[in-house]
Amino acid sequence: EGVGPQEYVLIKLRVLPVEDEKRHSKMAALLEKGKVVYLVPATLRPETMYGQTNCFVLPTGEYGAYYIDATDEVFIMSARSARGLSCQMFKNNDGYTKEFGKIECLETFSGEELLGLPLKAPLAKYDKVYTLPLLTISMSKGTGVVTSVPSDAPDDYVSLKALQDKADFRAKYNITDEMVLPYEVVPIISIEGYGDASAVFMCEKLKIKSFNDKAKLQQAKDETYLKGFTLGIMTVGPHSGKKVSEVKPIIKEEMIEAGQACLYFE
Ligand code: A2H
Repeated sequence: EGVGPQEYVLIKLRVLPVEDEKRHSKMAALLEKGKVVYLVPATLRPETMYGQTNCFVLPTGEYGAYYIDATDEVFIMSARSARGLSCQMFKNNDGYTKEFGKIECLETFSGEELLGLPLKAPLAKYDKVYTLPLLTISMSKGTGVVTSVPSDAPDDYVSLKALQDKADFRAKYNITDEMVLPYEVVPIISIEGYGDASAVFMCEKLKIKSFNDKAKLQQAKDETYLKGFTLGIMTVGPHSGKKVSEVKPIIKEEMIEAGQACLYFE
């Protein structure tokens, strides 16, 4: 942790019409009121959004649907992060909410109730991605929602792979085959010596099998994150061929301009 606040980019993953009315009755009711609802993961790597394959929540986590009156949208996030956002500025000194520090919670959800929701993730190759379980999420960091980029984030790769390889893990959380099996890693950044999916490369090199390989996983994370930023070259999108360090602020601004993302500090 450095000095001063950490800037995160919140990515707006739109909740699509629910596919299982019974399972997702609360969300269906919210959408029926005509609300535009987003899961809003916090990321430090907005330039990796081309590689999204799913979104993660903590099954036992507590989330809420918070009304953002600046944009007439609903954000699914932790209460803690909603409170933080309500004290922050959007654009031109406008707050996210009319009244500074006031939050309006329209509905509450456990993480489990959010699993299996279909989402539209900005910049992603896949038209539809699903909400899946990630057991290492900290509810006291970011929004408690994490977007998954298995090509460049070792945690994301290990989790998605476990769900793909283990039918019992999927069954435990009512995750169907269609929600995970069609989703292959999308290579988006090439790093000399690490190939074009550095998280996969490092997990295979260090023979990381699960979250129990804590030290190796940390090494994989430190290395891919540092190398990705310093040596990475984009291989997809309009900025293909340019350095990650150069395009990161540009992609961030483009996503904010397009209404696909916003800033969050904590
Ligand atoms: B990053 P820092 Cl491709 N619990 O986004 C656990 N992890 C969380 C979280 C939470 N509550 N909130 C955010 N995160 C993850 C992309 C990514 C990320 C890539 C590569 C590295 C990377 C796709 N997942 O992070 O503790 C999010 O994952 C490397 C650090 O604030 C977020 O960025 O430093 C990052 O951790 C924030 O971690």
